[in-house]
Amino acid sequence: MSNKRKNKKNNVLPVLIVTLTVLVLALTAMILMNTEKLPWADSAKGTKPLATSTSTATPVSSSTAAQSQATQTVEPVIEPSESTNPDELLISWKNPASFVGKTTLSDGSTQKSYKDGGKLRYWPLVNNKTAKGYKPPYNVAFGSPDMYSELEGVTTFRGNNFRTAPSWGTSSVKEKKLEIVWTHDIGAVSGVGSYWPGAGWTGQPLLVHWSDEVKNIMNINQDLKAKDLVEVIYPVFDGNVYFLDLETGKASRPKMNIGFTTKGTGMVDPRGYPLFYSGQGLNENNGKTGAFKYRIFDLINQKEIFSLPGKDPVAFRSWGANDSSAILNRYTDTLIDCGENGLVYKAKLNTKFDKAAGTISINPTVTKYRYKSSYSADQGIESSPAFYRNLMYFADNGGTIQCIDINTLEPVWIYKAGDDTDSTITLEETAEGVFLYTANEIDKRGGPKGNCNIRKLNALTGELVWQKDYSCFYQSYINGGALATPVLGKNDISDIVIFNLALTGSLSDGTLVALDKKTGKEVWKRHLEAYSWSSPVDFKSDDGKTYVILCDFLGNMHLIDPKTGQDLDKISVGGNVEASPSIYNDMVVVGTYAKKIYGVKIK
Ligand SMILES: [Ca+2]
Ligand SMILES: [Ca+2]
Repeated sequence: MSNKRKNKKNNVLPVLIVTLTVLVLALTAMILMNTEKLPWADSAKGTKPLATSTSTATPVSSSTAAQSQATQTVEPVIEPSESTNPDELLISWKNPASFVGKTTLSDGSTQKSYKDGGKLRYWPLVNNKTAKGYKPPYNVAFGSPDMYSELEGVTTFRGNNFRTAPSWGTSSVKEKKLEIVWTHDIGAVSGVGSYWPGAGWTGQPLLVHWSDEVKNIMNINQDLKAKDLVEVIYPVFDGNVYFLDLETGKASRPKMNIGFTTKGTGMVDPRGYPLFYSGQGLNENNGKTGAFKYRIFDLINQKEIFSLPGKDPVAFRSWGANDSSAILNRYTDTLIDCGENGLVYKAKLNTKFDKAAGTISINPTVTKYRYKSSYSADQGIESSPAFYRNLMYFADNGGTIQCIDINTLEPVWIYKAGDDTDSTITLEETAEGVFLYTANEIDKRGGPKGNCNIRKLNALTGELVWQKDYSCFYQSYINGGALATPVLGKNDISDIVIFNLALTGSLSDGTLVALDKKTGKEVWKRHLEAYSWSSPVDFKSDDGKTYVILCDFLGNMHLIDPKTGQDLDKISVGGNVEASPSIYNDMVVVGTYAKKIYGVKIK
């Protein structure tokens, strides 16, 4: 702003002096009144200067200011994402064209307004108190999604910070057949008015190829210590976390009883540290009730070493479940997790791992992000957060999609999804920019039918690139639309994104559809006899061809050719599959309502 004005001719000098004087007085008054830091003082150390709007501290009403906002578009910034230094990975951002103004409220919260009439009020909380002008003690940023984890395997829901890696390795696909090679029995619970057998949504098993060093200090069965073990780690409905040998399906160590149901996907520390993180799905187990907790376990001895209460005193919602799968920034020892209580948690873990002594400890410092969206009063986040650099993406039960800067805990943009969105956002970085794909449910808007909206947004500005709608049925308990997270095509299918939609033609069927990434046009559409909430999983063969596994509520596991959507093979895995499979080389693993975990070989 000031640069442009300084460049004007001399005859505007008197006007300039008056303007600047007024501005200085106004700013001084503001500081005295609010004792708040100047907006640009928040720009993180080491970043390029933020092109912060001229109106960050006051609501904008003049059309001139609004127009100047509209001309500010965020340019895609393609920098070396191979860096492991968060300060180098930081992306600076500007208020997008949709931004109207920002105002500080008397309780220390801030409200941002957007052109569509949307308002987002937010509170960074340190020690459960509103942190006015919150400044991060250090910077968090993620690099290339390929570098998310030091471990081979699937360590969080959909494997990385873009949520695009539900499989690891390659498979030798010869016969194009699936074969069950083992099963492992699991249980069921009754609670909260229902019966919960096997594994639930999102329920993606974690598949972990431990380093020898770490494997040897953990309580893994002695006979497996010499083996090149890939361990299945799977928290399920029955209140246990199962630990299995991927090759045989036999226990690799005792199951860990945590007492209450897990529905979502756990997380194993991507640094290869023996730490396991898990949210809780229900707080009732066969008549026994207890507190909701988000838990962290030491996997050396399978002991719980930390927990966050789900029923958080500062949350706007008292329901404390947690289906979201957390993410860990391994460069900064920082955990980021979302709760159904509506809070985002950013925790510096202060991890101390002594491999030689065989000990690990944490001492977390927890910062929270709380918000209220004018789009809906419904709170709660069930999708798993995705990250591009320092920008975090998530969608919530009220249908607000948000991009926030994880460092300043300030929203960059919001988007009205129109309904509950539990499908996890998937990200993509291309030469044309950074984009996200998302789809909603038919839930809060009611029935009997509604359009599931599939959208591609510009991830840096929140602008809609395209939208494709599919009519789906409403049902109160089994929502129609997208509960599954899409397959973002790579390699030989890099031009498409595949969505799995529930209840498209009836209260029991579904549709699998491949859309052109650039245009949103249908490339193919396939009717599914049985709907599913299970996310399709893409994997690559040794010869570079992509295949997809999809499971459904009738207990079928399909091997699908993603170029046509047609089955190459179909087998039964015994019952409803709400959980999403994980794949490690030739092995598919998933738990089903048949109260079994299945190990399926791709042949
Ligand atoms: Ca839930
Ligand atoms: Ca829902």
